[in-house]
Amino acid sequence: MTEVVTTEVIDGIALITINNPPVNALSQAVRQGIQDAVIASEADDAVQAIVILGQGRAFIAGADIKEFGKPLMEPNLPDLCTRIEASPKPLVASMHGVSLGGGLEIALGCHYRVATPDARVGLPEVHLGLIPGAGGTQRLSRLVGSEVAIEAISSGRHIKASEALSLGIIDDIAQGDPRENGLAFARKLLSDGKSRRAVSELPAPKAIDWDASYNALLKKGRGQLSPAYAVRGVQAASERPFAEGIKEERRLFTELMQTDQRQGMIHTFFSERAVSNLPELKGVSPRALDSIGVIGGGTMGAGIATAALLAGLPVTLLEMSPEAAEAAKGRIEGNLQGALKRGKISQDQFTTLTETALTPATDYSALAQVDLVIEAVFEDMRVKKEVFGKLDAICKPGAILASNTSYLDVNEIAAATSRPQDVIGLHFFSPAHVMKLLEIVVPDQTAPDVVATGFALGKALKKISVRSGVCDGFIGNRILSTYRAAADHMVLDGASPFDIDTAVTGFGFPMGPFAVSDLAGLDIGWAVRKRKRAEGLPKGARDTEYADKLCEAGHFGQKTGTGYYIYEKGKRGGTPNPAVTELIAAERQEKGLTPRSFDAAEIMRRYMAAMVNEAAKIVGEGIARRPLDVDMVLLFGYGFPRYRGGPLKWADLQGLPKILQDLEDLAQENPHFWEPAPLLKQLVAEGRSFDDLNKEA
Ligand code: 3H9
Repeated sequence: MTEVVTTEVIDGIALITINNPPVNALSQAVRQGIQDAVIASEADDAVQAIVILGQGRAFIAGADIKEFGKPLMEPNLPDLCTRIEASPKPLVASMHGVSLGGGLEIALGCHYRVATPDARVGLPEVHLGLIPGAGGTQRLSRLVGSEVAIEAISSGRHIKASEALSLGIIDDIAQGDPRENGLAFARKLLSDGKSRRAVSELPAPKAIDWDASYNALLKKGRGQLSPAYAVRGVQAASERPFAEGIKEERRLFTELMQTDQRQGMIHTFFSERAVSNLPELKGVSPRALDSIGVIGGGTMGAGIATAALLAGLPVTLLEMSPEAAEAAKGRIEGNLQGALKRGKISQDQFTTLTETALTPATDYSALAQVDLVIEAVFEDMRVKKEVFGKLDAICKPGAILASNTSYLDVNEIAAATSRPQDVIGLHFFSPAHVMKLLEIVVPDQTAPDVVATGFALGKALKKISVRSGVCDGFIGNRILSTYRAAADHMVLDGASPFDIDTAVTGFGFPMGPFAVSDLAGLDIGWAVRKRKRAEGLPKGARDTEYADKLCEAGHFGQKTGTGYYIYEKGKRGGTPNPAVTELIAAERQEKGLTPRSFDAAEIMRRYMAAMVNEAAKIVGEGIARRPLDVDMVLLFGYGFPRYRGGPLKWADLQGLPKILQDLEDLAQENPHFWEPAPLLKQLVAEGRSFDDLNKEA
């Protein structure tokens, strides 16, 4: 076994190298190795200075997240940083790649820091539901001041070497490899006669209005605790002697470590990496993907084309007429203008993308040679089948034919071609060049390398790609329609849409379901309701008509200025529309329903029970392969709060027996709607959790 920490001595300089691939996380063995190496170097009379560096792609990416939640193992990281800093010999961190979390904290414990120009540093613990716990709040704030430290820690952002230098986080930037940089820096220290220097001995950072900063961050994080706790850590640095500040930081860190938020965020961290790692795709190579075609240049098609162009894929965009193709090009240019303004692309790139990489077309023959075609035409089975028939006739053998449908049966679409093995669903979320989620919908006959290509496309477009089986609405929209139905039932029974939106945002969603409908356009829900009524409502469904009445009167939400809310030009958000309250009251009266009150807790109990139950059905039916797939869909497509980890992680944290009990109680009212998912019953009977299923997959 290779040693995770090695030491060599060159010209009186001890080089301590960490070698723990892939990112040199600070596992117990690494911590022990660094401590032993520092102690041995101190004891070695031949050593005059010490350099710590990382092998491979990073200095150190932080504490080993896999150890969290397990019993603590000595040496702990805060003590190691203190021990490093106490060294009588000058100690240099030679950084490259990322130095994050505990990695930066080790560097801040060193007496000097040098980094390569492309290095990035940061304290991203808030994204794991934590704050830095090895002196980061105490040392960084002594270097950069309270305000900058709070901004850096509460955002968890990666800071480029140039900015780190100007902020005083590092002492120098050096071209070259970290080994040579470290040696050169240490040699210079020795020749200049410089000795040890401790950040902890710098003056404490100045006081600011701590409570104002804490409250603002709590509000901004929609209830997420860790960014706000960062303020308390820096406050301790300002108000207490260093050793006491470290103790307070440790107390805050330990408190956060015990929260559900920490568990939710760490689940998210690993799930967003595991989600595209499907066991069924191991060893399957994707097909070549050098060009794509998009059919339909409306908001969705233009968004997909924009995302592809930004990922460096040439796009042929097919529209019905030259005028429509021109309009589509305009939409794409508009999207790319946004990227230009944000500095994501240069003016030259903008010109290349719009004039060379994008080819508007009006004839299907333009798609003959592309590797993958995505259609984003009208949601109508007849239209889709016609499009796929044409693609089947024109596209080269092996080309992938994808539909962006959001609910239609992709098996039926595939059957309209002579090559169902090449057909797949790629369900983007609008605006497609912004939203992170991509549902990869896999019909029965799709070849594995087509699925692998879908995931390769998702990766190229920087999306979170989730595999879904075929069903009405796939993973996300099927769950949405269930929790939305639960909300509609509550409205009939006495809750107002505005109370529901308030409860849902209080839970941490950026918007409630009614405000979301206003944003998406009320006509969308109207069309779905009409379709479902035509198909015949399922048992237990309770139809609502008040929203139809809004639509009949021409109120489609934000785009018409009125929906559940009234939107005034130039103002953010809307105010509740009193007409909605009247329509609901009329419908209740017509249906003979006596309204009762719902508090926020009761609203969320029902909303979440509906969401979790439908999600459990989806996993049980194999539509989602793993619970974590559902969690990622809700997180990246539906605004589920990241710090809660997704509906099934949330359910695990509540305890599945409690959720099942809730459903059984609610089923007394409406046995069909609230019928518990068989998988949920099974897990409760076996004393297992959804996360157990993630681990087994
Ligand atoms: C901390 O430091 C607390 C302290 O303040 C106090 C303690 C007392 N541990 O993302 P990638 C794995 S909290 C374990 O795909 P990239 C990752 O799971 C920590 N494993 O690559 C993946 O494994 P796999 C603060 C880790 O190039 C593989 O490495 N630090 C860790 O896109 C490659 O990762 C952070 O929060 C870790 N710390 O991005 C940094 N980090 O191949 C978190 C990564 O099996 N990490 N792995 O799927 C990151 O932000 C990114 O992973 C990084 C690389 C930028 C490093």
